[in-house]
Amino acid sequence: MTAANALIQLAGLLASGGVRVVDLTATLGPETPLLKLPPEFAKDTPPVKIHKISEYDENGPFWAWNWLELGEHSGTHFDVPHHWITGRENPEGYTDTIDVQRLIAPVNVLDFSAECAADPDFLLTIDHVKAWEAKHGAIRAGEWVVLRSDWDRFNHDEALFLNANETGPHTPGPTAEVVQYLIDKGIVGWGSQCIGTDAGCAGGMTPPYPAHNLLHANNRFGLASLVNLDKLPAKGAILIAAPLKIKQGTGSPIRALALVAGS
Ligand code: 23J
Ligand code: MN
Repeated sequence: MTAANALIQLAGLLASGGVRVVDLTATLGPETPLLKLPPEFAKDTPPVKIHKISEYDENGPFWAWNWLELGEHSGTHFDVPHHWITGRENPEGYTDTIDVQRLIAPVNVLDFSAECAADPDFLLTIDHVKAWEAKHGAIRAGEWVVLRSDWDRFNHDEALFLNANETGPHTPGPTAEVVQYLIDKGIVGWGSQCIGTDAGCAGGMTPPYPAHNLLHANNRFGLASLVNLDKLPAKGAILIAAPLKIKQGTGSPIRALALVAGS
């Protein structure tokens, strides 16, 4: 099949529902949970604000529009390499310079939701990924990898979502070793259903925040606060994730979408 024919066929399948679009995005608004860094890093991202300009009123009789006040790393969002010091020298590492050809790619959905429910500090290891690959097939270069923790069930409540106590945040994520293992496979990026790409305890890992450190050192991307991964197959879906083209931006909220074969 030629590429032109493939696109025509895809368009037909989208129109008929033979291919379905799954929304992997949480609603972005004042209630959106935001990262709370340890107190030594005093500056956090501020709450999302949606300011009304007009809504068919004296400020605009026929139109409604808002202006937004929000951090780049708010809600369902994209991390580009310049977000981390290890990616700072990468000219393709900003939201306006990344290679968009890489953003639409097959997604491997690693379902460890049962393990995460049993242990909020669950860490994904190389052995977990090898066992997953033995069952579902190899993770290949150019593909996305996302950890299905089903943490989106807490997205409505910041305290539940961050799950922090006096010993810090308790949310699942990857080990440094598994991040490097996936980078070596050539993945385009790594996604999480938690507040960030790293585990809650990742500040104490070596290196600190290994998903951020290693992914962005190697020109790979991060996705955070994804929802609805339980609606995706382990393999076979295509993930579409693209940040706003912010000038020299470090990330942005996204509308993350997946294409899946209809049933
Ligand atoms: C800044 C510092 C630490 C972290 C993060 C941001 C994120 O998770 C993020 O949203 O990129 S862990
Ligand atoms: Mn981020």
